[in-house]
Amino acid sequence: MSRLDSPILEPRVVDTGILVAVVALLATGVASMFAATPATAWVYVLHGTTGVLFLALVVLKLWRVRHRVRVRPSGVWTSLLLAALSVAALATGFGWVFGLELDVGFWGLLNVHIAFGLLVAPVVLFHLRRRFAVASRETLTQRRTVLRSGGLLVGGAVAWRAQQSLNRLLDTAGADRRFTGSRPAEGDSGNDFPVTMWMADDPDPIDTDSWTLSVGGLTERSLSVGADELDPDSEQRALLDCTSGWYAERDWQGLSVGDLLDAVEPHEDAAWVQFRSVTGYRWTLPIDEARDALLATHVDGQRLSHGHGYPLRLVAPDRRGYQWVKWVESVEVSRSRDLSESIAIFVSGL
Ligand code: HEM
Ligand code: HEM
Ligand SMILES: Nc1nc2c(c(=O)[nH]1)N[C@H]1C(S)=C(S)[C@@H](COP(=O)(O)O)O[C@H]1N2
Ligand SMILES: [Mo]
Repeated sequence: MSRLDSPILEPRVVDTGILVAVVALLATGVASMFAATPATAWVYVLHGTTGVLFLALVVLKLWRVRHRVRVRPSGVWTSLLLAALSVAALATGFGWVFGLELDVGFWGLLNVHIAFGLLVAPVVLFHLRRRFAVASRETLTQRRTVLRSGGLLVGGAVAWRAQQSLNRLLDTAGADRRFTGSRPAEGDSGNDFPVTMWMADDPDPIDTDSWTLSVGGLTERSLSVGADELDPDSEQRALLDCTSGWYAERDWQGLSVGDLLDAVEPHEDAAWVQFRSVTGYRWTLPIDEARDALLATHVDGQRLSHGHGYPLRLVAPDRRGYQWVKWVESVEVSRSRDLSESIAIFVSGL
């Protein structure tokens, strides 16, 4: 390979770098779906920094292979598809950060970004099946390689930081993102914020004459509470942050889950608490975290609207929005975690 074709880093080093970057982007991207507290902000910093690095490496790579594409070696269509998906993931990622507005059906830009990002994974595997070649240990530890990749990494971090400042300076629609990347939702109090269903959930308004909340499982006794017995005696300010990229902070009023658990007395070996919706949608919290959660009947003093989960919705302050189960009808204590819930959130309501 001539000097000209590898202006900064050797081809094998570029490809190895791309491989590491893609793995890191997928890992931090998926991890971001679970990262809701400031202590996990590094997941987003790493994703953004790696994103900038990936951009630089992909530019070097595509420049290098531009002549190959023209002679169409076998497997080139996979490579071109991969290039298209990579560019699309980069464009939607940076577009989101700079406040670009784009809606594809009921999907916003961030969901489109996640879709492109996830699609990169299988296609890169197909590309690797024919093209897998990484730099030798010798090349990777060469002074030149170490200095230049180190420089690229630092450059990536600096560029990522500068980009966030530039965003604020230009006062784009992306400027007031939280560390999760979410922007403030339209609407400023009570029920006035977006109604979001993860996939297919769309129950009819709950008939409160037949609805009851049941609390039980691995407990001394169980409890059944009718809608007219719900006494909102607990309040919490908490921020709902949807992975589709919006957030809303509100005062929520309702039942303390800790009080409910005290009433049913969980057994010694109880470790998890599952909140289940009338639709089958459900999520589980470790019992200590569940104690601090709230089952809300009201938001900012207004009775919850149907769309927001009336008569009861989970408020889980340290969790992403999709875990705030709406239309809750059961609270169940158990010893082990129910893994089917991660499938249920996709198929409930179908
Ligand atoms: C995820 C981003 C990637 C994109 C967009 C990409 C794109 C391309 C394109 C367009 C070509 C030229 C057409 C062809 O030969 O089929 C190519 C070739 C190649 N790619 Fe990739 N690729 C990526 C990742 C990787 C990775 C992770 C590796 C290996 C670790 C790799 C190794 C190669 C090799 C060995 C070739 C043959 C050409 C050469 O040796 O210079 N690629 N790639
Ligand atoms: C190869 C795949 C991917 C690439 C190249 C990529 C690239 C990017 C880039 C360049 C940004 C802008 C970051 C910044 O400059 O601050 C970004 C943001 C983001 N990405 Fe990805 N990404 C990929 C996969 C994913 C996946 C799989 C997910 C989730 C499952 C994801 C979730 C996010 C989120 C939530 C943001 C917004 C963060 C913020 O606003 O600061 N990404 N991505
Ligand atoms: N039963 C049920 N609960 C659910 C959902 C759902 O689809 N079904 N969507 C979740 C998602 S993705 C989010 S972001 C929040 C949105 O709450 P909101 O519609 O009150 O804004 O509810 C969560 N709770
Ligand atoms: Mo969400």
